[in-house]
Amino acid sequence: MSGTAEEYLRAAQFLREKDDFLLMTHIHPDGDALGSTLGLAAVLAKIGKRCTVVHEEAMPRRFSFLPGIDRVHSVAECDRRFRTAVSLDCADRERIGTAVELLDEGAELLNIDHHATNDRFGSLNLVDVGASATCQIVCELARLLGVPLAGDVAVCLYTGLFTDTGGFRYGNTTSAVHRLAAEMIDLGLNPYPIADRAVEMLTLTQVRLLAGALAELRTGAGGLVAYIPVSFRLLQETGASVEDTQELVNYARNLEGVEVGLMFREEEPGRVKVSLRSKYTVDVSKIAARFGGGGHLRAAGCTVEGSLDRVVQRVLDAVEEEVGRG
Ligand SMILES: [Mn+2]
Repeated sequence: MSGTAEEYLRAAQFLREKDDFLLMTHIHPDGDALGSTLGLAAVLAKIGKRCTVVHEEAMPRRFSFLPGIDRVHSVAECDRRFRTAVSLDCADRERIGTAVELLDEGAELLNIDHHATNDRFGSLNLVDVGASATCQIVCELARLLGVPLAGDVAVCLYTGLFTDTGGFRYGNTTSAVHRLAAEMIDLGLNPYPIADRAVEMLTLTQVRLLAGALAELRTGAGGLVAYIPVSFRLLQETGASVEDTQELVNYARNLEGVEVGLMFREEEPGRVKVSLRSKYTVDVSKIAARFGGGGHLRAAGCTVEGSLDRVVQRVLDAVEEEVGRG
């Protein structure tokens, strides 16, 4: 039996034997983060287990359709500590944010994730880097726990499969992902409203931000690199949130002839969040790691201190070095 297969069995056993779980995911949660967390919450409810989902930020509006999202507690309103916990889609403990402070001393923490850069920070780890999404891992756990991929469970888990594969388009779109999606549709899932809410729908703020951001798009390395700097001023002028900027990087990546697309978001003067995406050859998780970040082969991120111009230059230099090698 492979190491990962054993990790699945141990994780399922942990969920079956324990009770009263704290569920946590990463800050600035995306569809896979929330889908896997609320999906596991729905699975646990099916087998009669109690759990509490806690997160330090307000929930993104885009995912308000997810069953159970209205029962996510803020860290501040949670006045107790937990002995058993699960983190989902977090590559390291840092990514969990302040929710991790709700763990009792000596608490058991199951770390469920699919990032290659996961540092196995849990007391129990289920890290499957072959999974397209953390939701795919939770699908397997549901199977081991005898819970069908139907109803609320399916809505949550389909959302993460869909968003982490870019709507079944990216290189991580495996036959296993399509089989799971097919199984959910056979069991009654309606896929279109999920695609519409999770990906297609845009707010007016997002369209205004897009117009401003695209005006700043530049290319480098003879057209192999494209990047979009998003200034703190543009964010203030448009009233856009972090959530609103999440899709921008794809406009840089999708440009014809581009291998690496970058988005630089000035979170506040002096601090810049960098999103990196590649198409075929460049390992962007390696570049992100050089700046203290991480992620996947084709999608990664890091936060760099410095002015927007300076950070753009530093990261571009690193990317061009890597592109030149490929
Ligand atoms: Mn993920």
